Amino acid sequence: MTRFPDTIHFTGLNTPVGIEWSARNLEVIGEIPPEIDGAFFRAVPDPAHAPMFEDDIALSGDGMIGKFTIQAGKVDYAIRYVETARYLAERTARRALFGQYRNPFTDDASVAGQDRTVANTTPVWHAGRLFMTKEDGLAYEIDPDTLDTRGRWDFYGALKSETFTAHPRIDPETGEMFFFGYEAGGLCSTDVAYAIADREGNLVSEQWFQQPYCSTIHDFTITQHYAIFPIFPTTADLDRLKAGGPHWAHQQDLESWVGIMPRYGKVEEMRWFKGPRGVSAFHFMNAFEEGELVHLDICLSDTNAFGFMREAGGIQRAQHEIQGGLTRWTFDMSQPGEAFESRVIGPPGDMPRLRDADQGRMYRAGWYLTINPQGGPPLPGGPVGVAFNMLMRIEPGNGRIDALPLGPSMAINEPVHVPAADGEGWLLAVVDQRSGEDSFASELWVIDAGDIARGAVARVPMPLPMRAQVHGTWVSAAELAKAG
Ligand code: V55
Ligand code: FE
Repeated sequence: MTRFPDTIHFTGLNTPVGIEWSARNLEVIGEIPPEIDGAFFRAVPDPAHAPMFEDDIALSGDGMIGKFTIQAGKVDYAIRYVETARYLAERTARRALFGQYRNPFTDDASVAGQDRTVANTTPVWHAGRLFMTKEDGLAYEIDPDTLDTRGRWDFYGALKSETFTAHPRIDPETGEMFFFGYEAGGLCSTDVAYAIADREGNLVSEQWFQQPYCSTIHDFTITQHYAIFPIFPTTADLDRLKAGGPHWAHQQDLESWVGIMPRYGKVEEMRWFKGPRGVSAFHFMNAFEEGELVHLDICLSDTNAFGFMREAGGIQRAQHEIQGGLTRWTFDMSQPGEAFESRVIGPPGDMPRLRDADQGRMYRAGWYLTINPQGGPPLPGGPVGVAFNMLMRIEPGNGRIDALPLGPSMAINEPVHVPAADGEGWLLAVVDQRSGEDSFASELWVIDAGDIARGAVARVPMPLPMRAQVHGTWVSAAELAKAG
């Protein structure tokens, strides 16, 4: 294929951009609070070459890392490809060599056995290092200053897992990074590696356990004493892959599971709780303890949010028919058994954000994105093909919800949170607006995290199109100064 397919994965806000660029001192409308001092890194999948297959998906796009540098009210932007082994091989060949999403049996013979990850999901900052991550491979280290790719990161050769999650969790007090890799021992294996890196970035623990079936473990979370692994019934199958089929198929009739173990304990101490059938959650807001209770707040839906994972499982359901909500699962660790409590604490949505300091602790407020039922048809774009158009702030303790609905033909990407000396701090997010039949203009918005309904306090119009982002991360100037 020499041109991009005319599908949702390559049109709208998913239209490939493919331009590495940088600009300094962008126009700022309004005033950026001077306490916002650091970098907002963004993971943007953007396929450099037209795919081998017409039915390729947005999740396969080569990782680009974007960086807003914000200092003294001034804003710079830069974006570069992550130079993965895959990107470099295809750049040399000037065409796609890797086939279907997470199916190496569909690749060009010339790249057999090569690392397939596109490192396109989350920028991660830990112990003075910046990484780009995707759950199907190891992280790639990035120079936070130049955005040059330094190479695959295996903790000085210590990590045994073949994969590293796009959702590690960092304890705000200890500075440790808790993480995992699934399919750790190879394609479709049920091996899960659970690991800890200390605040200096050294791997101090790696233990493997078996999950009940080979599921996509996209996110996990920690509390002050526990590590929590969700197992939702979207499964992989090696024979299906060998036949050229999709990596994932959602199984509506299969049970979900939650594994909880002491975070410094042994994997043999894992307790398995049995959850509802057919449900799915990609992202967790937070988890925390209240005495012997463990609360887990997740963006739950009654089936998988990705159309291609539903279809592979024979589930015919339109995107707007999916039900769900921000849901609190509560586990009583003092009681035996597999049961737990469930209650909905907020509207449906995804891309939850938290203050870094609240990770694993009781929290006052969190933020996430949703589709405003009154907002008109959502813009096409993003991983599932439908862009969010409303920001929400929720106080789970009392149910208070604030919203920032966007105008028609607008979309909002996942924000990052920037702490402030007083108040709740700031949110930074890229907001897109349709500017023509298939063209879009984007702006960086600065939003008061404690008063989102007020809208942007400052906006930065972007001079070039911005493809839909997945996750982002904020790194303060003080942290950036620790870069090695
Ligand atoms: C997600 C994103 C991915 C992926 C699997 O947001 C799951 C969920 C951007 O890549 O490969
Ligand atoms: Fe994610």
